[in-house]
Amino acid sequence: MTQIELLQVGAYPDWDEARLDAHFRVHRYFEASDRAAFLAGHGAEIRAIATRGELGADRALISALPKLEIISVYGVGYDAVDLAAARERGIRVTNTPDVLTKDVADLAVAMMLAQARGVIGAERWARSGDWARRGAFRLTSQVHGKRAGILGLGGIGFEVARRLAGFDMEIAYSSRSPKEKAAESWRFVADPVALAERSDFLFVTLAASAETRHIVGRRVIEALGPQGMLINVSRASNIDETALLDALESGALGAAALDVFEGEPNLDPRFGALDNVLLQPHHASGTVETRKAMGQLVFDNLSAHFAGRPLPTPVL
Ligand code: 8YV
Repeated sequence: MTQIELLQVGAYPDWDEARLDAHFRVHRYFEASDRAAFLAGHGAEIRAIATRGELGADRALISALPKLEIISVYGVGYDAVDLAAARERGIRVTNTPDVLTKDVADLAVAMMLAQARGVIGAERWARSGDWARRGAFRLTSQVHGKRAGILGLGGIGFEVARRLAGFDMEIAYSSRSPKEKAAESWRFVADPVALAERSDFLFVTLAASAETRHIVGRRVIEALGPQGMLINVSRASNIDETALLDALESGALGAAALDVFEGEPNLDPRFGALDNVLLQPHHASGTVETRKAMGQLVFDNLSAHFAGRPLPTPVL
């Protein structure tokens, strides 16, 4: 399949780029200085897109590629792919589920621990000499035994909950309906506001869609309250970011730990001025092992498609 033309929407680790280069004629869209000119010149030949979860492929891009057959997403979330536009043209869409679930759960728990126990500030305290100069670091907040709310008990939410059980936390979750896989002691709370009210830590682990946009709005944030912490490892669109910033600034919400942002990688400058928020660069799946498995799946889906074999992880 050497001459199949592939549009690569964002960068991948070298090993993935090398594998794609060995099997496709790869066009690095993200390196093009004039993307419109690039599409006008090469769009007609492109048969595959390789993209990333947060970059997706919108209707305008899909429309500019008349021979497009498949969009392979490096990520579990495909909310940035215009599925309606793909469906209209019978374009296949794949993602990389399962392989990243446990890494994302690990980072969500790490963010909770780091933020509650002040790990970043304490590290700075020790490193800068403040410890010797100014004495002991401020007291922090206990984690074990507290109440956790999981908004969205899919694979990632489930793995977060399982980990929190090891911290003797009281676990509740919201999802469309009670889940059979939930442990007996995990309480189902349908309403996100009610879930936030009974939580010290609220984890947002929902797959994003138009329906879940701003599901964490002012009411949920205020219900979590001045002692509460919001942890988001899903998509920024699940949270009303302006309401979140307002609440962090006013103290209506105690703290947040966020891996995803509106307009990322450019962050709202209001975040930079806050000391009650922990910021991560959309890196929850960012381990060598998981990224290798994701890249392999991106490739396996593309190669299965062009060999006429069933797709390993189809979305559409
Ligand atoms: C990104 C993600 O794809 O899985 C998802 O939906 O957003 C991430 O894993 C990853 O950061 C690569 O860009």
